[in-house]
Amino acid sequence: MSQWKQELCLRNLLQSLTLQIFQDQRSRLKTQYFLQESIPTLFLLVFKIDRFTDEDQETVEATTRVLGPQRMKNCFLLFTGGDTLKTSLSNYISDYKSSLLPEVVKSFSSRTHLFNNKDEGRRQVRELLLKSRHITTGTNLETLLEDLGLDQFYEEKLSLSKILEINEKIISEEPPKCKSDLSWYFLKKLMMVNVTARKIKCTSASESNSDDSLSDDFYFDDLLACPNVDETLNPLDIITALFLCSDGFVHQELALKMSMCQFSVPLLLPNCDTQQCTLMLWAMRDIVKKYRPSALAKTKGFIEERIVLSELPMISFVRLGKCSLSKSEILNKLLNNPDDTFVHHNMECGDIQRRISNGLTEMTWYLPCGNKNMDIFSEPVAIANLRGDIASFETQFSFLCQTSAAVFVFFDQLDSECELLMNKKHKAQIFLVGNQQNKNIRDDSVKKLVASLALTKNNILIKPKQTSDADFVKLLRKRVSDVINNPQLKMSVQQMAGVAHELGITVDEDSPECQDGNKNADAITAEIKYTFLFKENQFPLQGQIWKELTFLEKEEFRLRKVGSEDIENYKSTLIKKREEQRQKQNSYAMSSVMTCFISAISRPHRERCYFLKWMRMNLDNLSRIKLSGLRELYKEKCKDSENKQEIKEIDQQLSSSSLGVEHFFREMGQIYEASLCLPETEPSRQQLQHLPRLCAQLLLDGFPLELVDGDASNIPLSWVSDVLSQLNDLVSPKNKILVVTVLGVQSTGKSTLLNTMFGVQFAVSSGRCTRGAFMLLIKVNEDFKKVLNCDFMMIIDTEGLKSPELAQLDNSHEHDNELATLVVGLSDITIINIAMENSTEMKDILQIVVHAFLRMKEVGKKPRCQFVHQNVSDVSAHDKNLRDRKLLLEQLNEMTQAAAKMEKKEENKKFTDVMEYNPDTGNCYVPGLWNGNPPMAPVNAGYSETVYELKKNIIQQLGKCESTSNNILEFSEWITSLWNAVKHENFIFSFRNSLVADAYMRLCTEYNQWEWEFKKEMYKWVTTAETRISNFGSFIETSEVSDMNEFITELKADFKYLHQCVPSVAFKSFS
Ligand SMILES: Nc1nc2c(ncn2[C@@H]2O[C@H](COP(=O)(O)OP(=O)(O)O)[C@@H](O)[C@H]2O)c(=O)[nH]1
Ligand SMILES: [Mg+2]
Repeated sequence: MSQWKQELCLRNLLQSLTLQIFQDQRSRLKTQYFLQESIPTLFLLVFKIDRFTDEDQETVEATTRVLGPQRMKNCFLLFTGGDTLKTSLSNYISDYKSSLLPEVVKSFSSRTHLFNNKDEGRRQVRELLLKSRHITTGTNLETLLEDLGLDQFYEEKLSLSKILEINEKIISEEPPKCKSDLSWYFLKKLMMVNVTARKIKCTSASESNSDDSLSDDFYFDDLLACPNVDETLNPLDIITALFLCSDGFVHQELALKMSMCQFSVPLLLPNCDTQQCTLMLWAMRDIVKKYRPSALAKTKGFIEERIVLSELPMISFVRLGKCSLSKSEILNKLLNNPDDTFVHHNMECGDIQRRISNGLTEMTWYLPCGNKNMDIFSEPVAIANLRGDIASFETQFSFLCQTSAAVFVFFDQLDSECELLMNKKHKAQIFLVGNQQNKNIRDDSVKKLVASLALTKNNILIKPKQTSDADFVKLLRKRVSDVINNPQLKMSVQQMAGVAHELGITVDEDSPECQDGNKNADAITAEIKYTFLFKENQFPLQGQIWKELTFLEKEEFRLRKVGSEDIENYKSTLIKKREEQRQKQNSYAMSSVMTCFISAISRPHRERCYFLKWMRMNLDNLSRIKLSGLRELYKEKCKDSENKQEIKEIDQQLSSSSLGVEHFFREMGQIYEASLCLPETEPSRQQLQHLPRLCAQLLLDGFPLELVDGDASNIPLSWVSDVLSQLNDLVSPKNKILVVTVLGVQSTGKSTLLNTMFGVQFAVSSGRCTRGAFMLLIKVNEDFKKVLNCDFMMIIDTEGLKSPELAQLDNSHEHDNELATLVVGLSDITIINIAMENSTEMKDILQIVVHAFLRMKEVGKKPRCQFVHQNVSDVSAHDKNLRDRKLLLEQLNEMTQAAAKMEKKEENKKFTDVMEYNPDTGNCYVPGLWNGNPPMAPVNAGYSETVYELKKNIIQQLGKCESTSNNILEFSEWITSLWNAVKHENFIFSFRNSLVADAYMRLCTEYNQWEWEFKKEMYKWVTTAETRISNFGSFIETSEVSDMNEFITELKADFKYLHQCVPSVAFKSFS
């Protein structure tokens, strides 16, 4: 029976458990039921406090007989009417000499309890259950979860899609009103990486109603009175509750976002109901950190690692008994984090008593940036902090002693024979930290302990009365530094799993789904030695063949190389060639790795999710090693723009050695597309029929799927539309979607922006190097559908528009233009991301966008656009930039005119003719992402808040969208028709921007003009020459030239003169 139900039962039973229990029939049946061995029961013998009669004595004897010695161990004497009692219960009993009561109580060996009739019943029951060990800590987990409104998620855990769902809470500014709002409020803020997330408090009704004016009823006492503590909870309880109520994927998300805020993350998660704690290895797996240890300071190199795999020394901080020093506060000072790594006593709600988070062990990391003057520690270190007294959490303490390089024990009072500290198995160095302010420190017992632990002087830190916290922290840092510089033990969190298992601590990766996912992913990634070769062998369909196919598809529309050939002939050869390529694709048997992959993603939901996550992490680990060197080289070469060829080569290498899950899906798409060329009855085609459905399912799970393959610059149209039509089948009739897209230069924080805005996980630059567009679905909550008028929101992230280096190589324009046209065409709102530093590139991007928008207008769409200017932190940014905005609009108008001329749609004069754009609301200035210097910098609160404003703004705008909201099928049709339109275009796309194209056009016009004039001159001359020749010898001419030879010479000179004129005509045209 769950504890909560036990409690309920108990409350009911308390009324029926009276003397009558052995007499009436119904009660007897009840009694028999509870006497069954299998049911854990608490028996209570209830007496009123002021009497104990002979009858009562008989009842006790009868009960003892009926229950027998075994069950008697669960029998309690419960006295009621405690409020009338003047002394303690034990005094009362020992004074009750007139009867056998003292004897009876003795036989119950302290299994007695006192209820009073005044206090809240629930609390008293809880105390009793605690005493009888029917529940185990101060408060019941389920009560807390009920308070938080999380109880329904204890069994059926919270999933990512539930958390990311778009609902009305997102746009409401209301602070939490009651306890059940707290966890949602925290989640909302944390998912947007807001460092203020932990500062949560209900605004009680009294607070909001009170008026500030001094009235006559002003009492000083009111000021001293505590605010209503009942409505608040310790942030640690909220965090623990959320972790207990969510699944592994939410865990990862929470931990990742917490670590971005520089909050500590749970290492050992307690469950106060089961007394079981869990090592949160999986939860931390997604955290990747970059840092520069002292050894790399000179070379400016850095280490980028998945933090659970880094072997670091861990320093643990624990408390023994009571302690007057605030451990967490001192730790925060030690780490010097202005936003508090650890929740501590002086923080908002930090002083509220913890109800379920005792035993929680948190972890954080200190990572150096390679600057001696800024680094607190020059080497990386992990810090652990155990909440609660180690005497009550021996398992956790043992764990820390076996995994840490050092354990700092904070104490006020020491027992010289403290067994807890004497454990021989402990590997960590022990440091004792006391506070002299406290008079309880007894020298002798400390000395004894020091002797028996063989500690040196350095291992004892006592904070003298007169020392400030700052000085003490300095000393502490010194000791910690000593350990870090010469650690006896270094261990990664992954290695700690072994210790955990030995101690009976569960590891969150133990679940079979996670294990199977891991096995399947490892089986695939273990094959990879050289990424390039792996891709060539395992993904033959997406390599050269797919690029060739792309070329053929586009050429079929563009006919650039038709030459003098007959167009129809040319087209049919292209089609034939395409068929040949498809045949070639079909001739490959499905590679072993693809077979494994497809079978793994065909597994049940949870296992598939674990598998994909493992794949993503494994592949990221591989490419991180391979790519980081290349990327450094790339940056180096880019400094010098002379190295164009080299840059190009490195870029090629980067793309050929990057490998992510999207390559597997790309191959799947190609296998599917190729199979469509086979006859329908072909078994190998039929075997692949289920693939689109699988992928549709993945989209529903919130997995990003590649829309445009950036390497080949193409969309596998049949594949994408089949996936979308399956998706439509899965969700119909709830199939309305709204589309939000982001466009901008490479590495300007587009993915970071989307991730912060929607809590999603688009790849952030560190891992890979892919170009293209990815789409991802987010559910809209039922209640919010009325407002947004859609069922899903589709987010499209584009990667790498026109990186400045590549732009010089002049072949990326085509791809960028195509990509921009497509995504702008698909979206209801386009976010145009601009990093202020790159305002020249901005212009190029804008031109691309204007062209794209212009084309959209042709097809009847007038999308909205939102400019986001990154890295602008001044408060006055919005005002100051008024001029800039005007300028921007002017430029946009100019570009629109140029573009309109070029596209022969000159009726468009202004940017707003093609776009929904308001210069005032359509611009958003986002301050820099980090508050300080990475890696120790938390995310800037201003960043998070501004992005939140942007999100609200976008959602409001989307709400206003006049039913353009497509359903999934229409969206899919749009993709097809837009992409075909894109393929048709063959002129604008090949230019860097419209101004270059404009110049070319002008040149062409001039050239034509010149050509025409030249022809005219020529014609004139020929005509005159002809006339002269025909007239030669006749009477008119004889007077001037009589000699034939002379005449010819003259004509020749004439021609020569004309010839010489050509360059000057040409010159005139160019100038
Ligand atoms: N300093 C700073 N770094 C940022 C900012 N926004 C993003 N970054 C970092 O820049 C890198 C590239 O970001 P990413 O979102 O992948 O850019 P994308 O290529 O445009 O998608 C990441 O390492 C981010 O952490 C910012 O506003 N300031
Ligand atoms: Mg990106």
